[in-house]
Parts: sequence; C-alpha cells; structure tokens
Amino acid sequence: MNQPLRRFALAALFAAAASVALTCVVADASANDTSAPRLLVDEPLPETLARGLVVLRYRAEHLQFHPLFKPAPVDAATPIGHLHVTVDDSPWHWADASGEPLVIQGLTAGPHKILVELANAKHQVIDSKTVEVVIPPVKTAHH
Ligand SMILES: [Cu+2]
Repeated sequence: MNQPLRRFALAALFAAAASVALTCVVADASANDTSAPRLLVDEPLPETLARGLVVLRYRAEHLQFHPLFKPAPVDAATPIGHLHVTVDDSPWHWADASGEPLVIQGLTAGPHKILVELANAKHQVIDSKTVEVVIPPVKTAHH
C-alpha cells in the first residue's frame, strides 16, 4: 500500500470507529431514559377567564417543540413535536409549536372543551389533556 492510500485507509478506519462510538453513546442514553414525552397543561388563567378569554400555559417533558415547516434536526437528542388543539370536538384542529400560551378568544358563554394533544414529528398523538372551561356571560374580551 502506498503512503497516501495507507493514510486514507487509516482515516477511514478512525472515522468508522468514531461513528460506532457515537452510536453506542446515543444508544446508551436512550436505554437509560425510560421517560416518554409528556404534556402538561395548566388550568386556564382565572383572571382572563373571568373576562371570557382562555389562556392556557403548557409545556412538555422529554420533547422539544419544533416548527412544523422547518426541517427536523438530524441529530436531535430530544424528540421533536408540536401540539394539536381542538375546541368543542371540532372535526378540525390547529397546530402550535411556539411554546407560548394558547390564547382562545370569542368562545360563547357557557361550557367548552379544549383538547390539547402532543404530537410527534409524524403527527402521531403521544399524550393529551382535556381542559374544560366555563365562559362567563360577560362583554367582549380583548387581548
Ligand atoms: Cu401534527
């Protein structure tokens, strides 16, 4: 084997070894982490609910919110996902990945049901919470 070729072969060997080592570290980390992604949604803020405005704070454990239209990071250590939000059993939902509170305005007075689902990058629901609110009969709310 001539010198440049030997150097190349050695470099390829080291690259392969590094790749294997990296794979093992990732595999070990996921084996130790048995916690599945989990959604937490707070009760609606009472002060805004009294004015007819639903504000829901949420967060996720073991998942990071990621914008739907951005390519997924290839080497993300934490799974990525987003929310599906459905109001009053509507056949449609909207998606949110901002991490900012959900703000729902204009619900009629009376009881409403807000389904918040945690979805993975393939839009499969992996956790959910249902929040029931009662909008008081008040004037129009502004935010
Ligand atoms: Cu989705």
